[in-house]
Amino acid sequence: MRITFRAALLTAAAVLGLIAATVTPAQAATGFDRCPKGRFCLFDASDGRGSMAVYTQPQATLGSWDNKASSVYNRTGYHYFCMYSLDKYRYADPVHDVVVYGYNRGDYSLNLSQFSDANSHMDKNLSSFRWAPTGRQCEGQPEPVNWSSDYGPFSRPAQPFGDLDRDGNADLLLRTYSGKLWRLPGDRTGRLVGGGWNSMTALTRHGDLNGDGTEDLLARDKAGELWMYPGTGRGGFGARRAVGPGWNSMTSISAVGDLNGDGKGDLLARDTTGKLWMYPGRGNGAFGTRKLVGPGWNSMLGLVGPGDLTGDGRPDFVASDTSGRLWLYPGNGKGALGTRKMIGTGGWNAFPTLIGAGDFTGDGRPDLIATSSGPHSAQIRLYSGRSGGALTDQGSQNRKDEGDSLF
Ligand SMILES: [Ca+2]
Ligand SMILES: [Ca+2]
Ligand SMILES: [Ca+2]
Ligand SMILES: [Ca+2]
Repeated sequence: MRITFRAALLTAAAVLGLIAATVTPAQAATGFDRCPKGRFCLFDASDGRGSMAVYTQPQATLGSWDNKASSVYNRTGYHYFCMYSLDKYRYADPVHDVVVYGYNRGDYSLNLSQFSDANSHMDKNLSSFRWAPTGRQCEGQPEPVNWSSDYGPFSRPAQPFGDLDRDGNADLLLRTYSGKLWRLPGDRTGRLVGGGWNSMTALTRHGDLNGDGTEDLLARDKAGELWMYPGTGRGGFGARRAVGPGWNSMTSISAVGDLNGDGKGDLLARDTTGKLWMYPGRGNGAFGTRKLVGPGWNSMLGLVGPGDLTGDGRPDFVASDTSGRLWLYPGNGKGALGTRKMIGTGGWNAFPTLIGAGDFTGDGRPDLIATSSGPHSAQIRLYSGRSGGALTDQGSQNRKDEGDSLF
């Protein structure tokens, strides 16, 4: 398992943040509430007492307030707040240097004496601070997640799906809080696809939809129009084409690969009444007349087309239910799903987002990514596909920030 030093800081600090958030009464002559709304304040005594310094911008140096603060109040509205015992946002160690996640929506006060152990302390040791909408930015990292699994990158032929730039390695797509879409090739970098993706309410991809052999992306906008973005095969997407309107009646849309055996990528979608529908791809980016797969799918939480998990050459479907079990639905190659098999006995409701993006582990079998929903420490967890559709937990590979979505 790879956890970066700064990621470890965030985890430790988030625990501290749990005990630290307080709300102070209004209108006192002394105390935290002297700090104006929208500002960040330092106090040279605990509980907001003593002298106060008020800031509107992050501070790389603190001048006369260097190593002086004993308590702070974050009223900026930004959830994440980073404190450093060195100037210029430099870390010294996990106790001195903390990232706090504000449970009170960017409005919380802290006594710095809470950040201490036998050897070190934050009280009167604060030398720089900043705030941000995500922990990643708070820590000074670039916007894309620092994504890599413990496997690869590999040198091998392009994967049949999940591999947007055809280099043989599975790619993730990350949409950040700001609506930027990044491709994460797995080498800890991110390649910007473009901005404005917060206008989309669903994204899904699994292989080729328009017959050019490269993976495409489907996205639904707020009006319910479904759009197909043809993959360039170099990691980006070409000019989109409209698939059709009316997709807001769907609570889940999953590109699944070729379910009916005609060589063209298909789609499974669940409507608000819990019916699952199969939309056969026409191979030109459009879909033919839908067929009912079955009712009762509203008891399912995460739905994903992970590829062929069973090894019979036909793509399968996977769903987690609200009680935490994970089910494998083997595709029959004719557009329907066979008898389901339980492949996870519990706990999957803590990982509501399932992503099938190809083979991450390099054994030629497709794997599954699952992300947890915790706002400040959501895990990106990898499950490797094994013989017969079983999964092996490869552990948390990284974390994602609040506001980030992976596809
Ligand atoms: Ca790739
Ligand atoms: Ca294509
Ligand atoms: Ca098909
Ligand atoms: Ca199969």
